[in-house]
Amino acid sequence: TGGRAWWKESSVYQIYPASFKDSNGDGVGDIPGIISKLDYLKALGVDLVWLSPILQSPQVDMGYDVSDYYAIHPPYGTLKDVDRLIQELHTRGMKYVMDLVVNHTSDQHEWFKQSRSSKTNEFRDWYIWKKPRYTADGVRQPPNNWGSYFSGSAWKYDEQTEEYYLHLFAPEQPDLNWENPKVRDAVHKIMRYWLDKGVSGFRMDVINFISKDQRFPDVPVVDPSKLYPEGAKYYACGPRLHEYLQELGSILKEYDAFSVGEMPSVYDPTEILNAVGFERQELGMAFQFEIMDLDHGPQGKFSPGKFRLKDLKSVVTKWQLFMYENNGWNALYLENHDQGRSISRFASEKEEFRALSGKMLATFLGLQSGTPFVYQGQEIGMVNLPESWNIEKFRDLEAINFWNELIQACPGDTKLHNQTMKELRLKSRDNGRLPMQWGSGKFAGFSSGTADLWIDVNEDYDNWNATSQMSDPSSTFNYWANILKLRKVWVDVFVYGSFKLIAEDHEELFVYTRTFGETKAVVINNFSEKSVEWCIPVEIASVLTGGKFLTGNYDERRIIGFEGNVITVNPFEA
Ligand code: TEU
Repeated sequence: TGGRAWWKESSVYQIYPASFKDSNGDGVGDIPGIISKLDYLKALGVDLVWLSPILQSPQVDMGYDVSDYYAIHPPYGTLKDVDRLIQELHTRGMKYVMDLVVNHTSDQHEWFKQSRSSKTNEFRDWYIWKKPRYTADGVRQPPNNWGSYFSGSAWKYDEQTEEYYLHLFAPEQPDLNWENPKVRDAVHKIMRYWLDKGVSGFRMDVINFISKDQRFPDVPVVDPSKLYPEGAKYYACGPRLHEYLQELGSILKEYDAFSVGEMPSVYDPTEILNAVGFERQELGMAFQFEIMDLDHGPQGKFSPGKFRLKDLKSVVTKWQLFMYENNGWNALYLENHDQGRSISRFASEKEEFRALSGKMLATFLGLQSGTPFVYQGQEIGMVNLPESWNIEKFRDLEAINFWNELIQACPGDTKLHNQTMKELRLKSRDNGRLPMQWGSGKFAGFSSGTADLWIDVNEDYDNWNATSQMSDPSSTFNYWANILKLRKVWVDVFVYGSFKLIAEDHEELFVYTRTFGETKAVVINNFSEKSVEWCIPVEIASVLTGGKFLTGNYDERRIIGFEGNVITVNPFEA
């Protein structure tokens, strides 16, 4: 693999600030609340802490719509709070990774207010403005047929200057025009400002979308049911992406900064490698979505798709081998603020299997080649929102817009409504945004106030909370802590070692080895409860140092099982 690096030997914990800890009782999480929980993160053993956006924002998309890159969203706290957070992290040997959202801004950002004010304004070409098209009988149309990720067209008509502007996400999130060097300089200035304040690196939001095919062509509509098809082939990893990333990379290099690029809609590892190759000097690693998209159906994320173990094996193996052989690096994740909870989605949240599932997924993910990311609550086995919730309890515009559009398009199709609500409950983004469950008190200890929370707590916090798990040596929390410890104890094998899939055709075992001199086998055996459609099995989740299989020594063809049950991984007993 490429050279050794501190960020390869690290693990990252992602915090969703609105839902982590509310210190002032207003029902919304905040930075002082985060600071009060740093010892908890230290106990888990994570090295970096990535906060979803905390900058000033009207919160149309929970802060992924920034209106001022140099100010903090007031309900989260002040610049002083951020300074204190950085300092408190550093005293614990930890670092802060900032979420950098620069493919688009909020429509309330001063730049956009100027840009939309007139065609001759100096900020006009900081965004992407295009003239309307017209049908034969004179009906005004958007410049092309691209769809927004949050439903509807990716273009919004602006009466004042009689042009459309591009927004791949909400209309309140106009895309910046990266062709304009002034935009790029402004982003470079933002990066330097925060790096100089002690931020140790960035998670870069949809960073592979910043270079668009300047022809802005229509998507040749293959699926007539899609009024606005996804135009990703014309903006994901566009023509000048690597030129722009080289500029960002040279700043990151100057500060030896951490970087992870979020890169949706790209499945060709070569494309991602061009951004994360060690000698490329662009980004350190990237979030690819191929695993996340495995259970998407033909109509996309909220249509039913069957997640199969053999598909998972081939996707994981592809990325593990490809990055290792090409000096790239993987960002390992199964959850974040945009995805359903992994125990519910990939294993089983049934009481008797919930902790086992959490441990199994920790073993599966945490010992692969790459930098592991733990999303808040994943370490204590939090699961999806309750079955009882209907759309009124949802907060995320992606789900709400999708639901409203469906109801409008197929008002009477109850079967489709029920199926869609099932998929929303399984995969929508609110699943990961319910308040962190700290204890069994009111609001699960998330908030000490009386104000209503911005989103309700789940109903299982009496039995599933951080306090009870920290004191239980066999808890999911302590299992995750052990897995992260294993990477520290056996750095060569689990960080820099090669990956090999074993027993590829086995229908119930996911077994891989990591080798660096010595070999360690990671064995995840099958679920005894067959009702779970697919899963990485959970009965045995363990790390074996050259373990002996049930009959005879294992080789690539004769694995048939494993002795013992879940072996709690403790690096100091192995
Ligand atoms: O997400 C990018 C993105 O593509 C997601 O919308 C993802 O495709 C979708 O949610 C999965 O179905 C980033 C942020 O992580 C997300 O929270 C923001 O809403 C989005 O960009 C716009 O900033």
